[in-house]
Amino acid sequence: MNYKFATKAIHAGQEADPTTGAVMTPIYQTSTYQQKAPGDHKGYEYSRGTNPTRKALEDCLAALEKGKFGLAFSSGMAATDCVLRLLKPGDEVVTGDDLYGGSYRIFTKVYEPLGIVFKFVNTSDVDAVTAAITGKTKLIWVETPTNPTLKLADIEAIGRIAKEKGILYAVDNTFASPYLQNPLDLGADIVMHSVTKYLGGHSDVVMGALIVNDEDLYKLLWFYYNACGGTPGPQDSFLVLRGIKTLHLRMKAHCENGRKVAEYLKNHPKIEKIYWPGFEDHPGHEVAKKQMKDFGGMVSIVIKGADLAETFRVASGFKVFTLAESLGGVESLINHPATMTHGSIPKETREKVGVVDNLLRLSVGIEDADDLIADLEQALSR
Ligand code: P1T
Repeated sequence: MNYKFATKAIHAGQEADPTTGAVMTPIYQTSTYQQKAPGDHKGYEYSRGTNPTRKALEDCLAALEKGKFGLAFSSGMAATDCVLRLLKPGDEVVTGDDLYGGSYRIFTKVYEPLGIVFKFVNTSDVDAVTAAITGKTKLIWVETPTNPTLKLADIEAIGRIAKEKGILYAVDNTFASPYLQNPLDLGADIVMHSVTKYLGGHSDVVMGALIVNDEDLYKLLWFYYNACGGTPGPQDSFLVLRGIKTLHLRMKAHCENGRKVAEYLKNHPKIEKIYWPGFEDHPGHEVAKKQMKDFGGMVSIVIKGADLAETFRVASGFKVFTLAESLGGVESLINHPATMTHGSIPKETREKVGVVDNLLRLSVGIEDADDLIADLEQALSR
């Protein structure tokens, strides 16, 4: 489908139901499908492997990421797990030193004990990525912008190295969403999403996705997807299809509010440091301008001179922002990475990359920006 983003968000993978003409993709709430004779069926056998509602979503996700094949999972972590299943003991992975805590946890607590070696480097530095590659490197896993310090990796530059060395290259595109950035176009082999976030957009579904172009890679991933079974149900697939219809509108609003909030906070006397890639002095600003359509709705701040107790007081004092894990929904959330989303990372490891006890992460929603700023003002003045 050669349509532009907004048209794909509303129509890709979705046609009026052939039996009834229903405009919205029906929720095919079925675990199984009738076969006339063994093997004689309409393309659907059992819903762990295929379900029409999920298929519509997978086709829509693939279209948005400009890929050929989409796979939806029961969570972002199930999607990540599926990629890691391609590895064998002794294989090495080069990945970022700032990652979602759950990604760090599955790497170090689930796959490292199985003999996979992970090298955590600053993926903003292409030379550091190159230096970490050995003959055993089988996967480069990049998150950009990173969670929670919003570091940028040059997707295309790393893609060139991956291609040259024949290494599988996956990009976690959760923070940008397919509206802001399309890694497959920049040389990635796999795009991963926590669909729970901007794609779902309404904080009512946990889901993940992988999108690829290569058919053999798709078939291999599909094997593990079906064999291991971390696939989502039709109700959740329907909710995400519905959420995606407004992705372009929501992302524009997230970016606009993100900018207003970041600009308000930049010179605030209580803020020691602010991370938002839209600032010209952000080290990844030029890369962000090159590969992203806009700068997103995520902003992280360090509260000046605050200890843990004082940071907790600020985090607990909001009226419009909700203190909660997750991000990317229409409502604004505030999160304390050190004890919430990144609690599984040892203190010394996280502090090296700036995930300090007085860091707070804002997922700027699409409420009125004036109300968000007033809420920040009152919470910071406590
Ligand atoms: O939560 P789940 O859908 O399983 O996705 C995991 C995941 C993967 N990658 C990134 C960049 C993520 O941010 C996440 C989930 N993150 C949060 C829950 C959070 O609040 O940061």
